[in-house]
Amino acid sequence: MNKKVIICIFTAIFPMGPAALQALLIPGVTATTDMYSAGGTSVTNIVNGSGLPGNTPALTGTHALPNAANVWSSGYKYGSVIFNLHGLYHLNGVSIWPFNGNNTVCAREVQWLVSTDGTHFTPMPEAPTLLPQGPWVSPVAPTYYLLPGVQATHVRLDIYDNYGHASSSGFAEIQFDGDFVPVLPPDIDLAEVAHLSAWWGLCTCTANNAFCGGADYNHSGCVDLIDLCLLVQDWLE
Ligand SMILES: [Ca+2]
Ligand SMILES: [Ca+2]
Repeated sequence: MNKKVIICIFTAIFPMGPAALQALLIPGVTATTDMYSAGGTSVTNIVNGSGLPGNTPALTGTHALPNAANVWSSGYKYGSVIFNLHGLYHLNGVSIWPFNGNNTVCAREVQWLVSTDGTHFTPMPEAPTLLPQGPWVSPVAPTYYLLPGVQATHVRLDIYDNYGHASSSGFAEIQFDGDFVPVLPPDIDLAEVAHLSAWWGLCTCTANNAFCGGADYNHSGCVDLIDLCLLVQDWLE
């Protein structure tokens, strides 16, 4: 099958191309901080979905009443949180659930930075610099902010001020919305097409099976028409 035939088939059955991809929750984000933790909380509690419906990461939903196992209050007022996305993503948005215990702890003035190596960070334009105060000991809904679509493997949040607490800043949850930047092999040939065919139609692709042996190029969980599209596009470039 030559390229023209593939393009013809592709155009017929999938006219929208990858531009039609929906933005998605970035799964499996982890967080570290230089601000320590207070009250038995952990910075992990703001990325693991704790307190959200089903205790599962999501971009929407109400965060439950705070406890030491589902929120983070830092040991220092100022500092940074580094989010590791575990892959390269186009960042489209972020959902933020403010700290919902003592609401003087809520982070207020911040700066967002991005990195593609986890070491060198540059400021992210158009990201929110003033965050809302949460409620006093009550469930809390998220505020969603659009981000400018920059590429990043890591995001750093520098916290400059809170809503009045002398020694602690925090959040209930932060989740990112982004599109995984597809990873294709350096040389596309018919063997790669055969490789894609071998995994075709499977929807069991996870990090545990290297995303179906690498055939799930966009890490969507399935080997499908979008992966074929990405393969053809890369082949033609
Ligand atoms: Ca949480
Ligand atoms: Ca896929």
